[in-house]
Amino acid sequence: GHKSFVVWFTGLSGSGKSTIANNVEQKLFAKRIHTFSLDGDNIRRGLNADLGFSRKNREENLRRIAEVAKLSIESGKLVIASFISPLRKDREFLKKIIGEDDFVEIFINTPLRVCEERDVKGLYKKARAGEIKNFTGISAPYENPVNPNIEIKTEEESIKAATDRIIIYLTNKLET
Ligand code: GGZ
Repeated sequence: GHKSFVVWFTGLSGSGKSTIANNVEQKLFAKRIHTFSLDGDNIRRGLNADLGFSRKNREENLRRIAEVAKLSIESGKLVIASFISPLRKDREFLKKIIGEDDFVEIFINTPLRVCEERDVKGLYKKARAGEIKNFTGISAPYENPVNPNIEIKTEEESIKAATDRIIIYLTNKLET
């Protein structure tokens, strides 16, 4: 079957990308599917420690991640990537590098208002105060995906329901 591809989560900071991605990974592990997860924690601290959040740096951040993702699918992994990936043109570019058939785009659609109310890491407060520049949603753009493979509205759907829906989609793709 179609065993290795990239599942790409896009959405604002605090939208719930990592939480849902982690839940999806656990379920895949239980199904004995070999995954490899990429996120800000393991990428921006290491490989991309030289990059910040300007438009150009985000583009380079995502380009390198796409290349790593591509190598990982060649090694047979199902790659799970969670990055804001704010611009449509950057996501199109990712799709080109990875290959359209190997790219599943999941839009974690949590409104800015909700992300800002939660403000789990206090980053929105800092961004509003001008202490963080180019903050996505506040002082840098986020463009909603037009045609994501899956869209999760976290205000309307539980984490469990969202995870289950994603697993059904991925299982289907693995079987075809
Ligand atoms: C957005 C920022 C910024 C700025 C630091 N804008 O909620 P987090 O903390 O853990 O996730 C965010 C993460 C975003 O990095 P990505 O590599 O996903 O971004 S992109 O795809 O746009 O390249 C946030 C933190 O880094 N962070 N400064 N200015 N998020």
